[in-house]
Amino acid sequence: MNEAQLNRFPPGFRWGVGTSAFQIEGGVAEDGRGRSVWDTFTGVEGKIHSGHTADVACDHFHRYEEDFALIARLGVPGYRFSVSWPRVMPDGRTLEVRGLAFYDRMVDALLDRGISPSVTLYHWDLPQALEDEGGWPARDTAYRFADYTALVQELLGDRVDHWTTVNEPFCAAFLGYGTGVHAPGRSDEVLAMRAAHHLMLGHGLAMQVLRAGARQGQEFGLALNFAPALTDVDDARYREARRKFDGLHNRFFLDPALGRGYPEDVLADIRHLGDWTSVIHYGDLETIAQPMDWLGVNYYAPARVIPLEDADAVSNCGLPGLRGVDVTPPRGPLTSFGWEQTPESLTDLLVWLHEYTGGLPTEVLENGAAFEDRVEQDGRIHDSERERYLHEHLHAILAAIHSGADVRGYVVWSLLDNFEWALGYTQRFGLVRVDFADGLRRTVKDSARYYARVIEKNALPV
Ligand code: IFM
Repeated sequence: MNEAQLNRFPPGFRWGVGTSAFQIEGGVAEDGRGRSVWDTFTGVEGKIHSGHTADVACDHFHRYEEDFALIARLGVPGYRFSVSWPRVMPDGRTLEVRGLAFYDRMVDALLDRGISPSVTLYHWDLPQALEDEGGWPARDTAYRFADYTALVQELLGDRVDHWTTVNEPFCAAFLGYGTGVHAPGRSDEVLAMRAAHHLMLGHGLAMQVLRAGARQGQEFGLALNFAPALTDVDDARYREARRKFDGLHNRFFLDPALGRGYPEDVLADIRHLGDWTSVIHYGDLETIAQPMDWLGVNYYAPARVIPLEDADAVSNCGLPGLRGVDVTPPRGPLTSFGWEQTPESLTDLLVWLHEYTGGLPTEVLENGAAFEDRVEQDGRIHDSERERYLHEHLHAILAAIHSGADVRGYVVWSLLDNFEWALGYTQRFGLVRVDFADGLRRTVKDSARYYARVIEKNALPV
């Protein structure tokens, strides 16, 4: 193969840009939308950087046509977005027709422009009413999620082919109920584990619902955020630290989705948390084990881990029940978020997943970087760091494909600068700048033009 061929992506490779409802929509009081846990959390003093809220966010609710015109102009063929559960079911149970109609219009507007919609059903905005009844630590929430899935599929299923059940259950469970840095801000290791199981159960139930109502050509999967564990030393203690971190961060969510149940070694590591496993009912693991058409891989950065002298010492990893392992500071160059840029970890991850899953196709459903962009005198944003980040990670994907991994798509996080959860508007991940101080004006960044060129050629520039 010559260099140009080596830089080509497989025919039919799916290119896209992604967002999530809470991070961009705004319009929080429009058309009967209910409150989500994030609406509540952003109102709690000290939880969000500078007290930012997402009440307006990018005002995508009113500007989606303009945003889709941008996607079309860039020639990006796919758009991954999430549906807001409380917009569609304000109390988590009852349909609000006007809320669902918004997504109906959105899907039509995308298709009119030749953009293929990809729906994520859960990207963290649990209806507050369901949180008041116990939230994800309560089993019933998983069943309510299945009902909501059925409703969304009924309306959008005739036009949407690509569906993700849950985006990053790790974050919803461990950050929402464990460390408490995300909504609903509860901080209890046992609750976090219960929430994790019910999110996985919700995934399985939603997969069953989607499959039952599926038409030809539809594909369903789950999106997990992976943090590959790296160590400098390769002795038994360091290998053990890697195993522990990787077990709870990555395999804990992956294994049950693959039909292997929760990893025994992880259950043993966190045995001291007590009887949280009583939430795993007979038959749950079979429900979670629904065959997926692909695995969604969200990748940003690896974690550098070290073993602690005291194997029982509480860890700084933010993983419920993890003991005897710490994460050490990331190595530069860092993004503005403080994440390191290690594209080779993405290659290793995709190749490992190919082997570990027995060849299940993967799609990279989130990858991207936040940098402190500047608008230059010419009015443009020459975000060469983001361009380089994207280039290197796309290169990493090609390397994985050449090593045999069946990677079928790539979605940049994110289309727009948006509300980055606890960090508010301080982290700019967009290919398109949103000027939060100037009427939410959109400006296409250089990285977006770079991405457009890659998509046009289905290849990296040689
Ligand atoms: O913005 C988030 C997204 O909502 C989930 N994945 C990680 C992104 C960057 O932090």
